[in-house]
Amino acid sequence: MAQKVPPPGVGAEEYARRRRRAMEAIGDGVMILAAGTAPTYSNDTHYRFRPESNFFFLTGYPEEQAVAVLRPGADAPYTLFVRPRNEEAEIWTGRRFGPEGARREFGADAAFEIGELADKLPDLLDGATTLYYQPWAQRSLDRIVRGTLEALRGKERFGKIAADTLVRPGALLDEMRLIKSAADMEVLARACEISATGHLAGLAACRPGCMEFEIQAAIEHAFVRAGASGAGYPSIVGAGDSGCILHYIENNRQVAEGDLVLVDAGAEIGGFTGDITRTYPASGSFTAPQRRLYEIVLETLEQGIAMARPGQTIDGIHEASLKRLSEGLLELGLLDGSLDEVMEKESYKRYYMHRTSHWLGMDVHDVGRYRKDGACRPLREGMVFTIEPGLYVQPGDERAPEEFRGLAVRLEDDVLITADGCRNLTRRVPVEPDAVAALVGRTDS
Ligand SMILES: [Mn+2]
Repeated sequence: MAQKVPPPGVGAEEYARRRRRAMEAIGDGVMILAAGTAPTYSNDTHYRFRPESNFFFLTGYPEEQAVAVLRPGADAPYTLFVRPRNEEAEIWTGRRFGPEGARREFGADAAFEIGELADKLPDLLDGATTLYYQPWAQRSLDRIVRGTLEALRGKERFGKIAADTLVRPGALLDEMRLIKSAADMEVLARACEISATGHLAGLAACRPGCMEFEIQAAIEHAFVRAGASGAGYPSIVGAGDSGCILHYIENNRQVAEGDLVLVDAGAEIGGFTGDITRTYPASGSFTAPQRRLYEIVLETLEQGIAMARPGQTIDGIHEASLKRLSEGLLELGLLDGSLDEVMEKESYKRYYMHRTSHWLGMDVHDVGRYRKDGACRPLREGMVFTIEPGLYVQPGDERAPEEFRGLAVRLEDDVLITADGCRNLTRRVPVEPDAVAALVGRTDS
């Protein structure tokens, strides 16, 4: 049988570099990370497996039921426990790397079958006073870890040492994941590129009378065709007032003439995901109220991108977005009173109820603290986040002028903070209303 190859990603050298950094932070502690197992969605049919992000960040190992142990200074500082090779099982469920592949392709200093974990773990944990481990995720692993710690503690008079402190691995890894390396950026930019390709396909597939899921299918087809593992999160394709539902994923209604179609979709590759939202005019042109709403959201997006640079904050961009959206809502007669009153009473929340940004990386809502020392932390080079203002006028909102009811617009780009500003990773999908409208239903490109 042909040899199994690692999935696309940052490459073995970068995984090794990440492990070296993690080892430095672990010091005389020990870290245990688990890939997890694929849950089933029907009887014995499994969801597509995707390893837990911290495990994947340090190993790149794509198979389920694997466990990594990092113990700086040990004879084998990086040990992988993986599913064994098994000729019969592999005929049914696919090729496996096995311990030999774990050493050969993934740089493990030592690798064993997962069944040996309970036997090997005492030596790997002995002497480490801090254990970096996330309990409660996998009960079978919790039992082994707890049993190991208890056994070590029981032998302390024989010189064994069990950890006193249990720390969440994210306490070390979140910051490493938040500030992207050059290799991270290359893969994340690729995820954003493929996400853009998907949206261009989605725009081409959009026409009055089509079903929302046809647009979803065109987008996800483009993702997979470009080598992505799929969508990084469930694609949102909401026509008409479905766009007012922030996480609408049923995608089962028909697109009507004159609808706006709100599409939020991103591709995942190498463990990183893009996150793009565009709002397509189904008939290839915006009505006047649609365009007015759209332009306010677009100005807010562009303002946020112009602000994104080192030293600025996520809160700063959010506050400025709230202001710009509120001004627009007042101009359109969707709100009344003064800007100060609107800001004070937060009455914009009727039309804009979410935050403007989130970190982006291996998780679509990526890890990393937003606040530090009681304040929103300043942006710095290597951070990647979304800017995604929107306006949603619920169809039953009788306080809103009728022409706006049921309209929803959200626009979202992904930006990387550079030394002196930011790089927009997703602008290959146009955002100017006429440029977007021109791509709707165009099958020649
Ligand atoms: Mn987002």
